[in-house]
Amino acid sequence: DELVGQMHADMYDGLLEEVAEGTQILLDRGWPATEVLQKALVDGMTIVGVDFRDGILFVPEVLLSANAMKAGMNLLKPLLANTGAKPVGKAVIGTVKGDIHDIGKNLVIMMWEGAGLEVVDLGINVDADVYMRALEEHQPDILGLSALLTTTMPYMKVVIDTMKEKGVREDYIVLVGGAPLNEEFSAAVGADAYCRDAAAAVDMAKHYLA
Ligand code: B1M
Repeated sequence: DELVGQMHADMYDGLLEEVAEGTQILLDRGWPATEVLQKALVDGMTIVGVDFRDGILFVPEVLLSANAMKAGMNLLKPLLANTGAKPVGKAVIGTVKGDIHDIGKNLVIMMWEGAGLEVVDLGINVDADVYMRALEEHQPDILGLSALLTTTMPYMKVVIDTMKEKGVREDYIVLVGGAPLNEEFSAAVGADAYCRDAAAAVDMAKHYLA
C-alpha cells in the first residue's frame, strides 16, 4: 500500500500529524486496528531502528519518530479497548531502572487492556522498590517487566531477586519482554515467561490466568 510506505517515511521524518492522519485514513478504509498497528506503525519504527543502529539517525530524531508513533497509537487505543464488562485479571507493568523506552510497554498495555486485563502502568526507569510497593498496593496477578537495552535487562534479575528476598516471588506471574531478551534470558533471571511481542504478552497472560 502506497500510504503505508508514506507513513513509514513520515515516521522516519518525525512528522507527528502526518502519521496520525495516515493512521486515521487506514482506519477509515476499514483496516483492523491491529493491522494498522503492525504494518504502518511497528514496521515503520523497525526501519527507524536500523538507521539509528547504523548511526544515520540520532536520539533527537528518533525521539520525534517515537512521538509520531505514539500519536498513531493514541488513535488505535480506543479501538483495541476491551468491550467486555469485568476484568479477567490485573497486571502491574513498568520499564526497568535506567531504561526510558516505553513504546513496547505501552503497546503491551493497550493489548492487555483490550484482552480484558486491568493494568497499572508504573512508567519508565522503575526501581525495584517501586515495583515492590506497587505489588503490595495493587495485588495484581501479573508483573510485567520491559527492557530495551542490553545494559538494563540485567535489572530484571534485581527485581525478581528482590521479590524472592521478600518471599513474594511465587505470589505473582512474572512476564518479561523487550527486543534484546529471549527465552533463555527469561529463564535465567527467574521469570515465568518471555513475551516476544504484545500479542505473545496477551497469550501468556491468558495462559497463566486460565
Ligand atoms: Co533506543 N535503543 N536508545 N531510543 N531505541 C534501541 C533499543 C537500540 C536497539 C537501537 C539500536 O542501536 N539499533 C539500542 C540498544 C542497543 C543495545 O542495548 N544493545 C538503543 C540505544 C543504544 C539507545 C540509547 C542508549 C542511545 C543513546 O543515548 N546513545 C538511549 C538509551 C536511553 C535509556 O533508555 N536510558 C536510547 C534512546 C532512545 C529514544 C529516547 C530516542 C527512543 C525511545 C522513545 C520512547 O520509547 N519513548 C528510542 C527508540 C525509539 C529506539 C528504537 C529505535 C525503537 C524501540 C521501539 O519503540 N520499538 C530501538 C531499536 C529497535 O528496537 N529496533 C532502540 C517499537 C516497539 C513496538 O518494539 O520496544 O521491542 P519493542 O516492544 C515490543 C517487544 O519487545 C515486546 O512487545 C512490544 C510490542 O510488540 N515487549 C514486551 C517490550 N516490552 C515488553 C514487556 C512485556 C512483554 C513484551 O512485559 C510482559
